[in-house]
Amino acid sequence: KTPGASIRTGTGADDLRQAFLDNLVCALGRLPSHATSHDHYLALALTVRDHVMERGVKSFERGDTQQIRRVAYLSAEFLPGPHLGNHLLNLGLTGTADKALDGLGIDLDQVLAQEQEPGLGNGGLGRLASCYLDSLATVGVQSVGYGIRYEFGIFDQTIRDGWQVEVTDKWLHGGNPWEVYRPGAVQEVKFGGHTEVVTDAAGRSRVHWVPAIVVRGEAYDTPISGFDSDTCALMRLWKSEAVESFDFEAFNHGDYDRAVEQKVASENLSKVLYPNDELHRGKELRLKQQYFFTSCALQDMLRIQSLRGSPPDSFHRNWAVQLNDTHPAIAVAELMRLLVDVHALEWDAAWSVTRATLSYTNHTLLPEALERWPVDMLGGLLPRHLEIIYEINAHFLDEVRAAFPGDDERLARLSLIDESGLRYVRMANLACVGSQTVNGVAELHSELLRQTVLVDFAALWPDKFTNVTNGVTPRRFVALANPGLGKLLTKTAGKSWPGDLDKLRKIEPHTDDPRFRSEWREVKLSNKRQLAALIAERTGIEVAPESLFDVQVKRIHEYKRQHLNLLHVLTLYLRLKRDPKADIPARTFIFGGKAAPGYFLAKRIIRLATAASDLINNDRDVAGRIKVVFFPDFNVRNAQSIYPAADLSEQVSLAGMEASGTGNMKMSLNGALTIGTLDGANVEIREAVGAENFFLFGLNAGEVVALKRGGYRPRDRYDSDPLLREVIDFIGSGALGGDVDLFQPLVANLLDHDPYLLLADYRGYLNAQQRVSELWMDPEAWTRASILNTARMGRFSSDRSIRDYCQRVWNVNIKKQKK
Ligand code: 26W
Repeated sequence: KTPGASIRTGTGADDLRQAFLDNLVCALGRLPSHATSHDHYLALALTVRDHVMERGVKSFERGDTQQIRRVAYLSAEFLPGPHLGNHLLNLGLTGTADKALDGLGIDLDQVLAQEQEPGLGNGGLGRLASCYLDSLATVGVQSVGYGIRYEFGIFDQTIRDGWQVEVTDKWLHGGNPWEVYRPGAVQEVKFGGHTEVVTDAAGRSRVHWVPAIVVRGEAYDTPISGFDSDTCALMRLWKSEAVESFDFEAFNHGDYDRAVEQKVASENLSKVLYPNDELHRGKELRLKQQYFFTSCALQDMLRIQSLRGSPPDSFHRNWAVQLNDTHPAIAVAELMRLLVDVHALEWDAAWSVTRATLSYTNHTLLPEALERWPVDMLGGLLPRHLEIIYEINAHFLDEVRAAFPGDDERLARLSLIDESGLRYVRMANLACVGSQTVNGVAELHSELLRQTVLVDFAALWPDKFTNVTNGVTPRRFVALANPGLGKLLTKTAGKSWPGDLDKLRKIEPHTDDPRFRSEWREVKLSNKRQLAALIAERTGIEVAPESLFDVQVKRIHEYKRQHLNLLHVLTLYLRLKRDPKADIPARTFIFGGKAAPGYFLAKRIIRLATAASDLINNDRDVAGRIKVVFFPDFNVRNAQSIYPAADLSEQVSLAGMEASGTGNMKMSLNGALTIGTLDGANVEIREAVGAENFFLFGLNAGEVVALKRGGYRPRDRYDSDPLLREVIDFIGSGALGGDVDLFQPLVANLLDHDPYLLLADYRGYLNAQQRVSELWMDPEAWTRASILNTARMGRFSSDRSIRDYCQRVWNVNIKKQKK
């Protein structure tokens, strides 16, 4: 037994209470009589952290002997959500904590509400990274998630006069009890300057990089617990600091400004998360961020393996490194630099190690999201890396020439350097060349990757490509977010489902049991009541819990087509105005999501939703029939309140555009039925839950390509469809938002371009929505479909994804360490 462990990590309610009080007084210096709810939160967090840390320490010790190859998940973004409730759940301490605090007259829920979530990501990609750390810990794989400790994460969204207004996120202001600073893990990262060829002691020529600037990377560790597991994952985030607080030479010469400049510039590296989702802009600071955390991570891995007494040329035996999109793709050149320049490996040996270490996951096909850096920018910032990239490219293009003699166009397409105009380094190409395995995030997406963006790489190296369909953690998104459902599932399927989601199948035989169905409906209704209360609190809008909750929550983007959803909302509204007796079941349309601050049309889409909300909610003619809500500040915490209350999950992206989606999984798992296109993981969800339990509509990916190729004319659709004409005219009429010009840009975009084919899919969507309404009016049939959705979603646990990665990508054996 670890000395002292029993005092701080006892698992009875009395132990927990004592530890809590000790932390309140001894760690925080607060008298219980004067403590605020936030003090209670900090004290409980420190208490729970002790438990997590103890497991973490033991699991790292064990890992040294049991699992040689560790997983390093490199990601510019993580979105863990509030930690405290999740740890309590994972450790099986929720009830105990409740009891311990209750004895002091403190309400656990109020304490949990105090936590500020780390919004260190934009959306799907960052949340996926956090689901994966959760699952790595749960299935028992030793792993580190490396990223950036942004001081300011994704902005908080407020809605003022119907518009999105961004407010700075200050997640660190109340203090962060979860992280531990690691002075021993500091790294130095160089920028700029030039390279020289020097002769080393052994008489060999080596390249020496003389930088213009050196920045310090400081490691902050956050332990990530697993469910019912002795293994802990580690999220190690890097904060940038100046190497010297001041440039003393400048300071001594009285040049205060210049002295401070360098310090400020260094600290700016980890200052703020870029809020762009799927839009690459060649901002130098972003490249600096990417290199900064990637370099810190690789140096840290080399340090750790040398501590284990393992030489640099066996790096790949110690580490499987996953690149979460191209954001850390500079790792290809950085690992080569570290192995060749710093650790004196020969080029070919280093290249074998690099390629055996790295793998690359692509998360988007959108051309505007593909990262390319101007050669001059990259060369100015990372002169040695540009040389290395050129050398990799030279070797690589030789290989291509040998495989496809005389095919210069192919050569130009595959090259790491885009030379069609201004010269760019193509990060996806670099990632492909430097990786052992390349994967997409859903079957359709992986297929389209091979057929489009990476088609030439797939022709060259077909075996490099694989698929790993995304998954989500059922701990946070079912057990924690939806305790009512959790209880019912446990009662029916046994208690092991959160760690073994295929067990949900066991509820299927109960689908036709009237009592089970009514319990199922009761759970959903109670979740909807809670969400209704939250909606009233946040927006002032009263919604009826008995109405159909029709939910679309995700980043706002044209390709996700929130405005297609709004076309349906407004079509219904106009129909109800025309025909007040129309047999349409009561619906509440719920929207949520942030728009990138510079994304003009996305902000107009939000404005359209809020305008529809104002108009419809205040029109007595449709009172009790439809309501529209824009739920502000969609983040992990709010998501946990929204998913469990969804009846209908809107997954209406244009086919071929959404790589996977993960909100689609979260809602179906919580018993929502999906209305969606054959896009991303929708395809697999539909196969899993059964076509009859899924509302399909729209063009498929092949038809989209064909339609665009044939010369798509949106205005023809408008001219030939009176309903469509009516709703588009209505949007342009000034009836919404009280200003005729307000939605002109949206209307013009749809009529003249419609790049995401809303008008082509409009009719199919209306018809599918009609089927939704019909099924909703048959509550027994709806409940049946809802139960089957949950029962058949086991495949979409992120535990399954992680097992797939272990097998297909990392070559890591899972030895589940049961408690
Ligand atoms: C450089 C700008 C930028 C920033 C972020 C480009 C691209 C991104 C991400 C790759 C965007 C993203 O989050 N993609 C989403 O990844 C999820 C997890 O795999 C998928 O489920 C979503 O379909 C995909 O849009």
